[in-house]
Amino acid sequence: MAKMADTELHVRGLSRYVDDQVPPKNCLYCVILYSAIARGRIISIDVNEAQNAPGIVRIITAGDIPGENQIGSIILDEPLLAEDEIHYMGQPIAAVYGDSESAARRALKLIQLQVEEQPAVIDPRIAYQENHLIAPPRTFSIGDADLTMKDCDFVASGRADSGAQEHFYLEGQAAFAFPAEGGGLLIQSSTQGPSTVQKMVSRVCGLPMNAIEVDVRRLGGAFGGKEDQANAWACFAALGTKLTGRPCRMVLRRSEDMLATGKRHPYSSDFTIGLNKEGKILAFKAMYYQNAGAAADLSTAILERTLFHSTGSYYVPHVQVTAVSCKTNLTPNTAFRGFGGPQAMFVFEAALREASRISGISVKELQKINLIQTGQAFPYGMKAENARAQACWERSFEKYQLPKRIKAIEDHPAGRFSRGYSLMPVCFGISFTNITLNQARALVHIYLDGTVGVSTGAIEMGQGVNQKIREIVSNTLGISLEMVKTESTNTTRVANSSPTAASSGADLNGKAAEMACQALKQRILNFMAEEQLNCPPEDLEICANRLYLDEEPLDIPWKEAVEKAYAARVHLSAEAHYSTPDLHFDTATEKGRPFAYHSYGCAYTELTLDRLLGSYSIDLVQIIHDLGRSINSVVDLGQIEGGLVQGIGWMTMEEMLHTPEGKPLTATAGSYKVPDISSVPQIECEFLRDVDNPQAVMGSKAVGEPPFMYGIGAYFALRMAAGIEGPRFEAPMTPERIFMEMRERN
Ligand code: LUZ
Ligand code: MOS
Repeated sequence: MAKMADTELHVRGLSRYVDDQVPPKNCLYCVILYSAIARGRIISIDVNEAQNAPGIVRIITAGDIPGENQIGSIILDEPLLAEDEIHYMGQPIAAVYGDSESAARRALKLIQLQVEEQPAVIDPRIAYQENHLIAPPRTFSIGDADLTMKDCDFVASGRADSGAQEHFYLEGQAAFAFPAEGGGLLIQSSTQGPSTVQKMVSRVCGLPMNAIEVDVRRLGGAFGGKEDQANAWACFAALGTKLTGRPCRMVLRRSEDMLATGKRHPYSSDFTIGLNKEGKILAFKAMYYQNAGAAADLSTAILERTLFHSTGSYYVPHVQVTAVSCKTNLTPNTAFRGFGGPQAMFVFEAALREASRISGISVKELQKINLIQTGQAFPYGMKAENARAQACWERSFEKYQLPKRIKAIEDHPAGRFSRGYSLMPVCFGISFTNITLNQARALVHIYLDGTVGVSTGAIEMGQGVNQKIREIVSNTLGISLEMVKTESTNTTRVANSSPTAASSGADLNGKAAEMACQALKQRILNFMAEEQLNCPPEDLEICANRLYLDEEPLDIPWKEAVEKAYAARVHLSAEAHYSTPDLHFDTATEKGRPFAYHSYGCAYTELTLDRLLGSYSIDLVQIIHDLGRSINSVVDLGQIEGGLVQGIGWMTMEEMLHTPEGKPLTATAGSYKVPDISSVPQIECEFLRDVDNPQAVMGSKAVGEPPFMYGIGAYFALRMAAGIEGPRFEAPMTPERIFMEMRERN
């Protein structure tokens, strides 16, 4: 296996992150005054005493912002600094710039703030009743769900609630700003979207976009938490530099990060599902109340993806689903791996359990007979192309000998320890649902020693996108991996990039890199064929750093071809632009083809529950996953394992609690439980064999988000082991909840 781009640097502690920047001597340190109430009004704010404290350079409130006090991206509803109203606990009110972080922190306490507290709303259903909405509700509908429901042999209804989730990226939010010549700014930011940071800094500082350069080397994790939520911190650093001319560091403490940044959206949903007596699902209806928090952020896009994934991996001919983004007094919730998809799939799997209870048909039978097949339509009109839901399902049964294993669990004797299993099929649409974002660019330079530097809009956040891009470049040019370097992601080299999100970083940027390399290779081969070898260019190839003529190696190494081409003034750099073809969507009819393709898979989960204590261990998860042709199986396996464990965390242990006043009770690393190494089950994974994907680079499939949803299986396996039944589904299934629910129902 070829050496990975970052592994050695990580292991030796040599990878550089934003906060590895050694602060220059005249560096400013920014800290923020966060609101201590969730909802209210600012009566007065007096920074005089704080401003005069030792080591304080500047303190700003909303009125001091030179450009617009606005960081909303889809909807302009989010001030960078609070004006009169406070909408959530942790909302930034003032920014303090000091000669040291400790001086700035001391001054925070000297700011005199008078506020009037108002009752907070944290329940999305209450926000909905009070008409606190981010945007009007949206409905996807196909067939006639109401009419069909009347003819169903079985109809089951219920309610399913899923909770928030903290991203818990190992590297917290961080940004550094440096003054550039002529009043411009250089920003280093831990962001998934450098072009979004550039745009927001431009807006807040009142500078043109070409005065702002954003550079990103890598992130220590993001998971969606730095798609929109990195903007504010980059703006604070930029403002410090803009207002004082000094470099500025803005790095959040873990507790500040957990307090002030948005999470996965909690959802509360009602469902009704109708089946015929054979167990075919005929109709599905749902209402999703999304808890958006205090501002839109990406909520409306996330809501849309909830609707797209309302029927999970299944075919349902009659669907009517409505979703509404409800404004509450929590932090503005944001993108998180799956982007509203997991919340929808949880509801549909819950509906299947209730349908099974009402009909007496087993869940696995219901799943099996309703998995979507090629040619069947999703509720948004797109027909499944090359559907592999059944292929993954069937391969799971065969490869992991499930009939035998399931029987052993079903026959497990009753006692203190009980066992549970579940099957969790996943089908996830790949493409940004905002069609504009499905574009990427690459800039590739060949240097005179034959080595290559590649710039794209992709952000390396630990997911291995740089490694995939290196492999694509190495493969396309026919040169070894060691000769290919991925550069930092920089807005002056690759402009107007989409955030690295929607699982599409390698698909989009990799394709652009491939196109640029194809152009370069063609240029070099044309030159060699026409000017040096007098042969048709199509007879030439490059392979293993050498030229081949009619499949025979020539005595011309790659490096020599590059030198000759340069000497003859051939252009050795190329830029390429890729936009995903054939995407369309009409929001008037809510129909179209929003996705380039779907990613499929199936996870089988087994666990053991201690019925006395409510504690459990997830013993084993076995996965069949459709990756098309994997570009790098180690990277892909890492994404599958990591996604699964993160999904299990969301469903079983990560619980975010608030007081009725909207004060978070779990905003510290000590009170919020994320999976650790001891909660990782034994994981087995097979990539579905002999499959291709013409819709993405080198026949591959995106891998970032789909495996997250395998974790939903753990919830239902726990419910089975605990013998919990009925129409009410609440996640996460913590040991405490299992214990309480078992007692309530027995
Ligand atoms: N981000 C985004 C995403 O802006 N649009 C999307 O459709 C999306 N999907 C998944 C994850 N992030
Ligand atoms: Mo996203 S949830 O940043 O792919």
